[in-house]
Amino acid sequence: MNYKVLELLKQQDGYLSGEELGRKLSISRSAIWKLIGKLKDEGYEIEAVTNKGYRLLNENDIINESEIQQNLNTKYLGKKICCYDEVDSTNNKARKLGLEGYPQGTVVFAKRQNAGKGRMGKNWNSPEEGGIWMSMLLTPQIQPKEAPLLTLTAGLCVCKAIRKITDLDAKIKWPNDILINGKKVCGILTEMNAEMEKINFIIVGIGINVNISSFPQEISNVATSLEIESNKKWKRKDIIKELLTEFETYYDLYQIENNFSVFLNDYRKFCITIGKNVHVFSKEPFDAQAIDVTNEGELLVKKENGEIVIVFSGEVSIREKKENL
Ligand code: BT5
Repeated sequence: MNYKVLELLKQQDGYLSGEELGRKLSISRSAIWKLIGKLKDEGYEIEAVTNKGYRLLNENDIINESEIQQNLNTKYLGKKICCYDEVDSTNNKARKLGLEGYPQGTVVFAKRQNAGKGRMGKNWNSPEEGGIWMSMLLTPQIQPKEAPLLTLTAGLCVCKAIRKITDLDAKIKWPNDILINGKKVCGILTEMNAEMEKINFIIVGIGINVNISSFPQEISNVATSLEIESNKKWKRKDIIKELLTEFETYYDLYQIENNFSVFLNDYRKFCITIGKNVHVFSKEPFDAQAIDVTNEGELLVKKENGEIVIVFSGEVSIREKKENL
């Protein structure tokens, strides 16, 4: 109900009296007053003037169900949104919801994570409110071995959303780091709940550093944010809506048309790894040149002895003259 009050305040040019609001929503003026209090607690700035009523002054940078769903033109992605102040990890929360039977397209957001996860047990720094820490719950009709393509898709969609909203030169480092000026602005962690050949659900977790002005020392040389790169704060909901819309489009192409080629052509356009000299961290690490991304989303590399090798997943660093990305 508080979001209905919000909608009416957004539509109003100027003040809206408690009486008018109460009449439109068929509730008392004191109930309106309480709902206004809830909105203020969420961070909305609402002015109250005697004999005039309420006026929305500033929407700030708030993520909630109402803000995300307003003008969101997806069919199922984001139709169910769960927002939390603090969780250990949005992926863990989404997994619990998946086990409880929440539908495909449910998206979990948290203001802060106190145990954000990277890949292979690594940590994802996300104690601050300025980031997008989110997880999408999906039940795709694909083989478990095709799941990495969804991670790559999420990377491409983040890259495109950042480019569209901020105009910053975001690029993909295979498989799914998003970099701006060589530093990481986004990481993706996909987790699967599957039995043998059947996927029960997949959680695609996405962390984007948006309105964050500094990082702890241990990651300050590798991490960046949209704010640092542009000297500007952004409305996170704009990026989220763009990302959800893009992702649903590609996802449907797979589900309905089994078509990965549109995605791969787009992915290659933004992937900085292709053509670069790389170091592959496998059991027996080696140097090679990245040639292409295969139709299955793996990295094709050429070793120094000319041998062509497929890299399935894991750590690949780009060897530049000055730095290792
Ligand atoms: C990733 O792992 O990049 C996956 C990150 C996924 C985070 C999202 S947030 C929402 C959802 N819930 C979760 O719990 N996780 C997902 P990886 O490629 O392993 O990179 C981890 C490395 O990135 C760390 O070892 C640090 O070096 C670096 N790092 C940590 N926090 C960072 C940050 N905020 N920005 C940039 N780099 C960071």
